[in-house]
Amino acid sequence: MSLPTRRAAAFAPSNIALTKYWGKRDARLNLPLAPSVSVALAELGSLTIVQPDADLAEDVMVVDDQPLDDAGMVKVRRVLDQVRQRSGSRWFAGLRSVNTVPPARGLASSASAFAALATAAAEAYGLALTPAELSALARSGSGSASRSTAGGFALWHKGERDDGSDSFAEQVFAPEHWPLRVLVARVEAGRKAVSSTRGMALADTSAPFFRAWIEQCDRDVPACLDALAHKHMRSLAEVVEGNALAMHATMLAGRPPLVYWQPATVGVIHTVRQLRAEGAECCFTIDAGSSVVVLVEPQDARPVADALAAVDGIEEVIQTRIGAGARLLSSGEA
Ligand code: 2P0
Repeated sequence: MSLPTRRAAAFAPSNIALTKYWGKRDARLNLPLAPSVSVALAELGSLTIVQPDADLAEDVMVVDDQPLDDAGMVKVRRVLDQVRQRSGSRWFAGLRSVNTVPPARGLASSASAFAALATAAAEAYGLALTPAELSALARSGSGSASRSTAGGFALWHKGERDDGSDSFAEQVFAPEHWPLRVLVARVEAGRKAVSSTRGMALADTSAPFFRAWIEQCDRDVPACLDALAHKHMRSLAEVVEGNALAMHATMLAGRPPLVYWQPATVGVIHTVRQLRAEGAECCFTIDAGSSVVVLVEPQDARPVADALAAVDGIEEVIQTRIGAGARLLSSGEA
């Protein structure tokens, strides 16, 4: 059997959920309690290089020029161990990753990081995976990464099987289907936020209406897909904003409560609702953080971005588009 000697590089985009993943049926495999829908962000993401190396005694990873911490390495090994098991290789790997996503600002860098890692590692170890298998591999590192491999408008099927093989994301509409602009209104959190992994476990075990939240997600996903199919912003706004606010309600109702919002977060919520009342085609969503992401029709992007930038406490407004999924950048003999 030939041993792998390939070095592979991949880029994967970050993604923003339109209906959220907030609750797991299996914490080890990152299997969700509900399906979710997302959009990929064009150039905000992670670039990762994987180099299998016969001389390494363990996997080594550097992220943004810093060695990855132990908690991160546990998740990285979870992905690499599966790749090694399937490829038959015992070689460890050296990994280097660069993020173009501002870390810990409510924009998930773990989604792009694990999607890029899975894509590059599968190539480096010579695995030919289907898109569904690649998505499920990325999911095992971080749940939301399953949606970043798919790109565009993606649907993550929650799946039924215990091994997670039917819990993967696929692209349901290409980015060109509805070329919305994505505005990220960055709000400084002021302190390190509670991780999504811990936050969703806390909500699951202590928020009184957590089961109702999961049932809401099951209803919101088809409604969201329908709004996307018809490119109907008013319908999309109802589902997307309602879903994000309901997720935050589970955080606020947990013990201890999680309040990710800052005053500027609430300021943007009101601004977007006001802009829509005045005719702008836009809607907002918020992840487990204080920043707000706004989807807007191209013709309204400039005035909406200007209005967001004028909200007290907004650090900056990052403008991007909906982009493709994970892709290989290069691969070759070491
Ligand atoms: C989402 N989030 O659907 C939701 C909304 C945050 C809020 O997916 O534990 O970092 O690694 O599977 O993927 C963030 O959760 O959590 C996330 P793990 P992940 O985008």
